Amino acid sequence: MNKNISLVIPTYKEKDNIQPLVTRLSEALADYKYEIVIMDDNSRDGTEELVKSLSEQFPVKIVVRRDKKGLASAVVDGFGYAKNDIIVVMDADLQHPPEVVPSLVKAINEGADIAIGSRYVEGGGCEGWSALRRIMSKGAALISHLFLPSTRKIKDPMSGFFVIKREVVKEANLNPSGFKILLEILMLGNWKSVVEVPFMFVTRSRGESKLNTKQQLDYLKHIYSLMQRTGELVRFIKFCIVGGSGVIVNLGLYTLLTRYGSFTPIDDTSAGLLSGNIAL
Ligand SMILES: Nc1nc2c(ncn2[C@@H]2O[C@H](COP(=O)(O)OP(=O)(O)OP(=O)(O)O)[C@@H](O)[C@H]2O)c(=O)[nH]1
Ligand SMILES: [Mg+2]
Repeated sequence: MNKNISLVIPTYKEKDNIQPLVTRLSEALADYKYEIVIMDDNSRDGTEELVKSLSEQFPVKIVVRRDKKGLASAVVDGFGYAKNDIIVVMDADLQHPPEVVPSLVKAINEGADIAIGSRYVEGGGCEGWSALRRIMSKGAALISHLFLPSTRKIKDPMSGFFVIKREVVKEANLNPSGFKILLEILMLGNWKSVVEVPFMFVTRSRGESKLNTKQQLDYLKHIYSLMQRTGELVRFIKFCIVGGSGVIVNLGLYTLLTRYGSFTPIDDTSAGLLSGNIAL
């Protein structure tokens, strides 16, 4: 059992969450040898000073990027600062309970390449979400399943709470925009097995959410960019051309048979089936 782990935690204006986060992690990971790498995007809210003072008592360090480049890119940069071969990624706002980290690490030690903290497997969920937020989140997962077929077997590819073996990202050319770093890793990382571990995504009690409409639009751009980079876009276009040409052939034959032939369809379905069979 490998108990050496690195936690990469992106932050932007999370000062009030840092101390409880570090304290709860130290309790949850009492049996582990761990380091916490805070990847901050120039919050200027006292996060930097606080982490530096906490580093006297806890294994925590901070990297401040003076240009704000976003959550997902902060995590990718964080992989470069992490020393251990098991890497945990989680939010700083305590919506990802530190107490779940050992179960995720256990799944890695039992052979998974990626262990995802999942809201959408049995036992998982989201606390206090409005109906709209639920629909948006499920809709985002559906878009991923639709346009990135290799994510279909994963119930929560949008989760920001996961653990990976370093080999998964070692050779991967990651260049994510927006918030969805896991999606980038699932599409471009080197992995064979994924395990989803349920957890309850709890309500934020301090600080403010940075998820806004821009992040949601960036998500669509990210999906498109992943489709381009993985060849999925070409496959999708081919699929549309083949499917579209089938429809055109079907409609053409249907028109010919009904208008110029003596064919009278029993109903629309049988006509469609007949012309489809002739086209094939
Ligand atoms: N480094 C960095 N971290 C960010 C940035 N935006 C957000 N974060 C951090 O990423 C984590 C998730 O951000 P949240 O705003 O909580 O987003 P969310 O959890 O998807 O949305 P909510 O459920 O509304 O909180 C938190 O730890 C944030 O501080 C950013 O631009 N750069
Ligand atoms: Mg949050």
